[in-house]
Amino acid sequence: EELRSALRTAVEDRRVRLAFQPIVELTTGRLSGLEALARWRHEGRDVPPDVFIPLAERAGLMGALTADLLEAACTRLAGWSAGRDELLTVHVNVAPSQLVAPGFVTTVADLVRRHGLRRGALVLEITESGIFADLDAAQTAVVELRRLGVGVSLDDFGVGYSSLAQLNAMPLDSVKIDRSFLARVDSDPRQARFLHAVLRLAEEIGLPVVAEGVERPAQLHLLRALGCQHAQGYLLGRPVEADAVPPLLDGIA
Ligand code: G
Ligand code: G
Ligand code: MN
Ligand code: NA
Repeated sequence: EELRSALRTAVEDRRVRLAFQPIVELTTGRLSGLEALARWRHEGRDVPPDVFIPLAERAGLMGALTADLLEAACTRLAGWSAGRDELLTVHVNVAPSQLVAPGFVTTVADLVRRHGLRRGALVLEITESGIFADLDAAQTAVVELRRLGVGVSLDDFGVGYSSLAQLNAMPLDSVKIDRSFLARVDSDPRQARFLHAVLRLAEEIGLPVVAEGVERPAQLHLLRALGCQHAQGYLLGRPVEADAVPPLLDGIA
């Protein structure tokens, strides 16, 4: 169809861009990292990633798109990190198909080396569906990525296929709690208790948490009170283009 060939051209011309959303450390209120989010403008309008990512998948464009976005993200990360002592992380979303694609780990190893990335600076966000589609292959990839010093975070935690036993077997660096768990925590005590339980579970298995979708101060206060380490959301910062990131880093040593 028409949108598909437009996307193919956009990927070939490297016109799919990245926006970056702040990830904040809750104890200090400081920016600790950024999530890279793909953006595609077509005929004067933003096509949502929920539309063009599946389209890229169906069109066989995910490999090329992922390689391009990883390169762009690492170039920015290396530039923003230069001359800073404190670790800055950039999170990049990786589609399930790519995590286990042949050559993926080698591509990432090459990126880390060429950009001189520090251990833990690049974090790949994978979804539960990615893990459980091919558990053995996913586990192997995750182990190899972590050996390279690349972090692996489980995205959309809690809404997918979560099998706690399998989660426990996967060597992750963090989990991102899906924003649906935060949506009503400030108005519904049951939701707040549920969030508390999810945070306790993550703590029990030794996984740092990034809470997603923080939009209101009451949600932020609750997360702090419950000891959640990191958060992300419109209250803390909207996704911005790369050129708008440096001022956000000024608070970092
Ligand atoms: O950017 P937005 O908030 O609209 O993201 C919507 C969805 O698209 C999220 O689930 C996000 O993880 C996904 N997404 C955004 N950028 C990328 C990307 O570069 N690669 C993949 N695979 N998914 C992405
Ligand atoms: O699935 P993933 O976590 O990668 O999705 C990230 C998506 O969430 C992006 O599309 C981003 O724009 C969106 N997002 C980020 N912060 C908020 C927020 O506070 N509220 C809502 N509704 N969406 C958010
Ligand atoms: Mn994500
Ligand atoms: Na998420």
